[in-house]
Order: sequence, then C-alpha cells, then structure tokens
Amino acid sequence: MRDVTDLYQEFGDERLPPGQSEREDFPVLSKGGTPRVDTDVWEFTVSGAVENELTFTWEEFLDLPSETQLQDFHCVTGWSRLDNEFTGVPFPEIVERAGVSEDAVHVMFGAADDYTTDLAFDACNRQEVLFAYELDGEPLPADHGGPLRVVTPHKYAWKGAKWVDSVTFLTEEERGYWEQRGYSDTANPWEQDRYS
Ligand SMILES: Nc1nc2c(c(=O)[nH]1)N[C@H]1C(S)=C(S)[C@@H](COP(=O)(O)O)O[C@H]1N2
Ligand SMILES: [Mo]
Repeated sequence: MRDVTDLYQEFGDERLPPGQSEREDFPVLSKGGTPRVDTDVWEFTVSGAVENELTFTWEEFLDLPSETQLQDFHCVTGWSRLDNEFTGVPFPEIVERAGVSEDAVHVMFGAADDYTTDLAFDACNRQEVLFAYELDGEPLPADHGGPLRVVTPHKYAWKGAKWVDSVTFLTEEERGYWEQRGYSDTANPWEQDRYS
C-alpha cells in the first residue's frame, strides 16, 4: 500500500487543513439520492481532446492497473476523515491509454446522478487521483459512490465524483454542478478555496 497522507506538505504545514476537524465516521453527502448502478450494463467513457476515445465495461475497468493508497478526505463542510484505504485506478493510467492531447487544459467528470465536477488537467493528472472501487478493503459502498468514484485527497471532496461514468478532456475551462453554484474551481483545502 502506498501512503499518500503526506501530500499536504506540498500545500501547507499541517496535515489537517485550516477550519477542518477530524471525524471517525464517514458521512454521506449527495445532491440527491443514491442512483442504482448495475455493473452488468455499466459503461465508462473517455472522450474530448484525446487521440483514442475509450469505453470500458466493468470487467475491462477492473483489468486496468490499480493501486491501494492510504489517503485523507476533506469535506468542504468542515470535517476530514483521515487514513482511508482506497483501491482503484490512478488517473494517469487513463490519460496514457486515451492519448490526451497537448491542448487539454481541463477535465470534466460525469456521474450517474447527472453530477459533474471540473478540475484543471494538471490537478487531475496525479497518481493520488484514483478511480476508486474499494474502501478499507471492501467494495465501495453505494452511498459513497460504489461501484466507482473519484477521490481527490489534495482537494475538497466535492471534486471526487461518486458513481463516476465519464471523463471528458477539455481545451477550455467549463464548470461542474457545484462550481456553477459558487464553489471554487481550485478547491485547495490548505488555502480554504471553498467559494469562487
Ligand atoms: N455523483 C456525485 N458525486 C458527488 C456528490 C454528488 O452529489 N453526486 N457530492 C460531492 C460532495 S459535495 C461531497 S462532500 C462528496 C461526499 O462523499 P461521501 O458521500 O462519500 O462522503 O462527494 C462528492 N461527489
Ligand atoms: Mo460536499
């Protein structure tokens, strides 16, 4: 397992970002209910500024190289859950297979509940950004985004789309669900980038 809980050193002095408090349980925050996602018909698509548009079935996605990481999780509402064990596919694995264009500057994630969230390409193209399907050694619970979610330990957690089923590479910035409603594009917890 790779421990990435020290990535805070890139951004600040304290592991726990300012204005956050640690909690042991794992609250569920979703804009609506938990969508039903059937892995038998599930499809994951990669499109936009890429050489190869890609589609993965669930089995194909599970065959991609994966990694287990120890990560922290920071919610913009003020709680942090430390030392979560997430297993999944690192974002750069997708970038490599898709042959992302030089002019891709931004990324939009899409999800089964019509949620979207955006990030700069450089902020996404890191080993710690995982398409995660296990939490603490168990299949990711549906409420937390199972079968597949994104985790972004260097950003507030709304940047991690639960029930993720698409990634689009963009040559211009666009805004996701919360970003259109006043939340930050950068979302750096150590700078308290909560709103834009
Ligand atoms: N698809 C989808 N992803 C989502 C959300 C959502 O409503 N839909 N909520 C976001 C928000 S605001 C947060 S804080 C985290 C919460 O993840 P959790 O429910 O596992 O704690 O998921 C993020 N990802
Ligand atoms: Mo949130």
